[in-house]
This record gives sequence, C-alpha cells and structure tokens, in this order.
Amino acid sequence: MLTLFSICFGVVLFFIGLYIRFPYFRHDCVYILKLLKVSSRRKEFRKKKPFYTILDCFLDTVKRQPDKPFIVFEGLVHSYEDIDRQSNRVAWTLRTQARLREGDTVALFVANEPCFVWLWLGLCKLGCAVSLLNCNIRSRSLLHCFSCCDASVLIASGDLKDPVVEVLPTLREQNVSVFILSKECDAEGMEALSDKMANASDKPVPPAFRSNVTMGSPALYIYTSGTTGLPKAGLVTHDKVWSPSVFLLLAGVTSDDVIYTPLPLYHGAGLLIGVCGAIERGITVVLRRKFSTSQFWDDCRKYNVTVIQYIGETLRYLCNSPKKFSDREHRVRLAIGNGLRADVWSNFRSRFGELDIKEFYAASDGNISFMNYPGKIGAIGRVNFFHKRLFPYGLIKFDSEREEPVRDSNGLCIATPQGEAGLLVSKITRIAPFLGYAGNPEQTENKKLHDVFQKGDLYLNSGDLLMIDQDNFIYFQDRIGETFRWKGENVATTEVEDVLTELHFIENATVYGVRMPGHEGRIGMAAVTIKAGREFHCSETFTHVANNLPSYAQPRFIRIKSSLEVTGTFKHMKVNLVADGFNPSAIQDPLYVLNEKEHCYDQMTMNYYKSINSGEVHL
Ligand SMILES: *[C@@H]1O[C@H](CO)[C@@H](O)[C@H](O)[C@H]1NC(C)=O
Ligand SMILES: *[C@@H]1O[C@H](CO)[C@@H](O)[C@H](O)[C@H]1NC(C)=O
Ligand SMILES: *[C@@H]1O[C@H](CO)[C@@H](O)[C@H](O)[C@H]1NC(C)=O
Ligand SMILES: *[C@@H]1O[C@H](CO)[C@@H](O)[C@H](O)[C@H]1NC(C)=O
Ligand SMILES: *[C@@H]1O[C@H](CO)[C@@H](O)[C@H](O)[C@H]1NC(C)=O
Ligand SMILES: CC(=O)N[C@H]1CO[C@H](CO)[C@@H](O)[C@@H]1O
Repeated sequence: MLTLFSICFGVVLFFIGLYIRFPYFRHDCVYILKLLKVSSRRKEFRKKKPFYTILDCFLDTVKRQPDKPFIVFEGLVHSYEDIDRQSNRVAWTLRTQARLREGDTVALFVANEPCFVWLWLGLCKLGCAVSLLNCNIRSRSLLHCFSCCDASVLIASGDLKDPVVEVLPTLREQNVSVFILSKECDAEGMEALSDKMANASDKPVPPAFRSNVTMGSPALYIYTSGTTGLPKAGLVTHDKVWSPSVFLLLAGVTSDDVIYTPLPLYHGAGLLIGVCGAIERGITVVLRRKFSTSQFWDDCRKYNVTVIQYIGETLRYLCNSPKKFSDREHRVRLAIGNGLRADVWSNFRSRFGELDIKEFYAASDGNISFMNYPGKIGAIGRVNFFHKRLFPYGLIKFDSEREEPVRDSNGLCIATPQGEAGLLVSKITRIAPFLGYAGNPEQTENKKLHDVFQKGDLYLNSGDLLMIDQDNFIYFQDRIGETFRWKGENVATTEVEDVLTELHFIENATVYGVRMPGHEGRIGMAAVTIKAGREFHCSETFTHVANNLPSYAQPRFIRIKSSLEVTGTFKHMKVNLVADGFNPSAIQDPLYVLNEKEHCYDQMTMNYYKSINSGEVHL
C-alpha cells in the first residue's frame, strides 16, 4: 500500500518536475501530433489520382452540408450549395464567352466580395490558374502585374472599372478579353459579365474539364513586392495551396467555429488561410469588404463570430478605439494572424477578454512557416524538433552594410547564436520546394542561397531577420533589403524610387522605411536630390505619387538633399538616413510631410513631429 502510494507520489512529482523544467512540453507534443496528422493527409492527397485539390475538398463539403452558410457578407448568407452553383455559372459562362480551357490563366481584379470566392472556384473548375491582383494598384503597376503570368483574361469589379479603362488600350493591343462584373457595360473593349452569368446554367461542371490538373499545376499567383521595382507574381501550386489551408486546423479551429475575415482576399492570409482554411474545416466565413474599427465588434456579435483573422495593425486600431461597456460582449475565443506587437497583444487581451492568440509567420513565396502555438506574447513561433526535421532552417549572420550574409574562410555562412538576430534561411527540399516567380527567373535565382551550411546545399533567403531566445521562442526582428512593411503590405523601395524620379524636377531618389512610435512596420520616407535650376513642387509631387502608388507605398516624408551617398557598387547608403528618421530638429535639410487633405506635401514642423511622438497622430 505504502509502496503504491510512494510510486504514485513519485509519478506526480516527476510530472510536476517535468512541467517546471519543460513548461511547453505538452504544447510541443500536441503540435507534433497535429503536424503528423497534416503531413500524412498531405501524403494521401498526393497519392490520389487525380490530385485531391482544395476544390475537391469544397465539393465534398458541399455534399456533406449543402445548406450550411459558407460566406456571410453585408447581411446576406450564401450557403455552400449557393456558392457551388454560382461557381458553376462562372465556369459555364467563361467557357463559352472567353473560351477558357484548362491551363489558361485569368487575372482577378476584384475587391472583397462573395463573388471573389465563386469566381475563383469557378475558374478552378475549368482547371485555370488565377492571378490575384491587388485592387489598390493602378496604371503601370497594374499592367505589369497583369502581364507577369501570361493571363489572357481580366475580370474586374464594377467599381474598379476606371483603373481598367485607364490601361484598356494596352490590354486591347495584347488581345486580352476584359470582363466587368456589372449588368451592362458601355465602354468599348469590355464586356459585362453579370447578365451573362445570370442566364448561365448552374449544373455541375464535369471534372473532365480539369482532368490534367496535377499537384504541380499552377493554382494561383499571389503578388509580393520585388526587390527591384514592380511586384513579383509568386506561384502557388495546387499542392502548395494546402500548406496555409491547414493553419486553422493547426490553430485549433473546429467545425463549429465562425471565422471573421476583414483582410484582403488577394493576399494569402485572406484567401488561403481564411477561405481555404474554412473550406477545409467546413465552417462559415464572415467576409468584410474592408476592415472597420467601429464595425468590428458589432459584426462579431451579430454573426456569432468565434475566430478572427488579424494583422498587427487591425488589433492596434481596436485597442486605440474609445472604450465601451460592451467590449467583452462577444464570443470570439481565438485570433489568428501576424505582426502583433507585444504591447498591443497584452492590451488587447486585457481589454477584450482572455482570448487565445495564435501568431504565425509565413510568406506566400516562402517554403517555411512557424506558429506560436503556446501563445507566448510577442513571439512568432517556436523551435520544434520535429518541425525542424521536416523543414530544416537556420538563422545566419548578416552584414547589413553590405546587405549580404557573412561568410567564413571556407565560404560558408555562420549560424547566429541563440539570442542574436540572424537571417532566416530555409532549406529547399522536395517537400518544401521554392516555386519562384512567374516570368522572372532572375528574381527567382536571387532568392536562393548556395553553400550555406555545407558545400553544395541550397537554401531560400527569406529576407527576414529573426531571433531565437533561450526558451526556443522565435521573434521577428526586421525585414532586410529593398522592401519594408507598412499596413500589412510590402513596399518595394525601388518601385517608389522609380515613380519619384519620373518627376521632372527630381534627379535621384532613395526610399526607405522608418520606425514610427506606436506603429508596426516602417513608414515610407524618401531622400531626393533636385535637378540643377529646378525646385521641389509640393502639389505636383503629391498628385504624381497619389496617381501611381497605393496609399501604403506613398512616401510619408520627403527629405531634400544636395547629394546622396552611394556605396562602392553605386547602391544608395540608407543606414544613416534611416537613423536620422524624420526629426526636423536633427535634420538640416528641407523636410516635407504628406498632407492627404490638402493634396500636397507640407513643410514638416516640430509641432507635427511632437504629435506623432505623443501618439496624437495615428497613421
Ligand atoms: C491580336 O490578334 C490579332 C488578330 O487575331 C493578331 O493579328 C495580333 O497579332 C494579336 N496580337 C497579339 C499581341 O497577340
Ligand atoms: C438572358 O435571358 C433573358 C430571358 O431569357 C433574355 O431576355 C436576355 O437577353 C438574356 N441575356 C443574355 C445576356 O443572354
Ligand atoms: C489533357 O492532356 C491530354 C494529353 O496531353 C490531352 O490530349 C487532353 O486534351 C487534355 N485534356 C484537356 C481537358 O485539356
Ligand atoms: C447567434 O446565436 C444566438 C444564440 O445561440 C442565436 O439565437 C442567433 O440566431 C445566432 N445568430 C446567428 C447569425 O447565427
Ligand atoms: C544621380 O543622377 C544622375 C543623373 O541622372 C546620375 O548620373 C547619377 O549617377 C545619379 N547618382 C546616384 C547616386 O544615383
Ligand atoms: C512549412 C511550410 O509551409 N512548408 C511549405 C514550403 O513550401 C512548399 C511548397 O512551396 C509547401 O509544400 C510546404 O508545405
């Protein structure tokens, strides 16, 4: 009896000891089990002939639960069956009207609306690849993105007609068929789609129309900002669609949940993690055209939302909104997203309730992802032995002056010790391939790193500096090189530089991101030189910038310099400029700040600087 008791006591002590020594042991094990489940399912999908795509998963969900709400939007409920039928109409219409066939690529220039989902599914049913254009881009950028992936058809929302009309002459030269989602269309060279769809059949689309689709066929092109100039079209194959589609499963979302997605569907987070994840779980998505601070919690209450998708900015806006008695009246139990700062994380939970936050790290053009499954504040993930075996990665020393990895005398990279920031590199393998960018072999090659830990090995350069602490939690530190992040979007500095130097009075420009107190990411700033005998025009600069760049990429501050420092390889030196920031008392040069209301750039004042620093001005 006594021995039995002491054995039990010993066992209890052992587990208490284990818990103290390894407090995250349980989390690690649960995560490994989920990863095992996901990996074995992915293996099964790959074995199936034909490959089991997210569309097949959708069709199975429709069979299982036709009447369950799939997309709820502005008070209207679209069931799984409704959306299936709508996507059939899309497929039949486009098969006749645009003669679309398997393997063709179609560009969608559509805002967050339910039709985004049925257009995408309808195109999947025809075996077409879909290129997801960011609906903020205009003119040159729009044309560039459209032509990256050899699309023959462009489909645009009714309210995006004007930017399409602007580029229509070029599209017509290239024989592109342009469809507008409206009942009628008077502009020559564009066809209305909505009326044709309304008349089309909604009978099922035969799988034979897509019989040649394999796991390696292009499913989507998702754009990321390039290191040189315009955005790059990251290829997402049908196999790769599955990686983000299981995030909701990994985060613990169940079939009873309702997810709220105010994020753009043209990004991986909205479409792949949100909508595809919902299809995988068979749940309802409450979709919103655009994130709104004032409507957020009302929506959550109205639709019984239990899971929300975020980027760091959106949770910060919610924390900055005036306090209400109803702040904790909601059923949201889980938030999933990225870019959440530690202070906002704590504020958010103490104000809106102790909900679970699952922060993750992923890139649509990457081959590695992390999830902070134990919910450690501020971290983006955790080193997990099993995950690392499946997807080898490492952090290496990076020279930020020369903007390249540091190499030792053997020409190999140097791993950073724990606690120190390093460049994330992930091994390119069969199960974690790097698919590159459509029509851009040079940029694809640029992302690869050879001879990293051994001669002959091949890694993907993520462009992100991360840090791993003593407890094996992973933290995001910074983005390197020619892009920075602002409002959840990557800004390509060279694209902004090109736009600025198009102005007749600007000689050279260098663009960089600067930190702003109380904000995630970096805000855009430019240092420019003015051509001899010319001067800086405040309103002309504004008009040009506003016409050519989406708002998140417009430089907020412009600093006029008499010359710009260059490196030995004629790259602009940004380190000192970034360090100077936008403090008017520290900068002798003329300094301007963008004024949206007055449509111009204003002289930067000390008062404005102070109100930014005190948090009075939110950008
Ligand atoms: C567009 O179509 C016309 C007539 O079919 C053809 O002559 C022309 O070469 C095409 N242009 C392009 C860019 O494909
Ligand atoms: C749709 O059907 C209606 C009624 O049959 C017809 O009047 C209309 O012209 C059709 N529209 C198109 C675009 O085919
Ligand atoms: C699939 O590929 C085969 C052989 O390449 C071809 O004959 C067939 O027409 C293709 N099917 C479709 C629907 O394009
Ligand atoms: C939300 O839940 C309540 C109580 O369970 C229910 O009465 C209501 O109909 C639900 N609302 C929606 C939109 O599902
Ligand atoms: C600045 O512009 C001039 C003229 O366009 C060019 O010759 C010069 O190389 C540029 N300087 C830098 C640093 O880019
Ligand atoms: C961990 C992770 O996201 N790995 C992905 C890397 O990219 C390939 C395809 O590009 C995916 O199949 C992996 O799942």
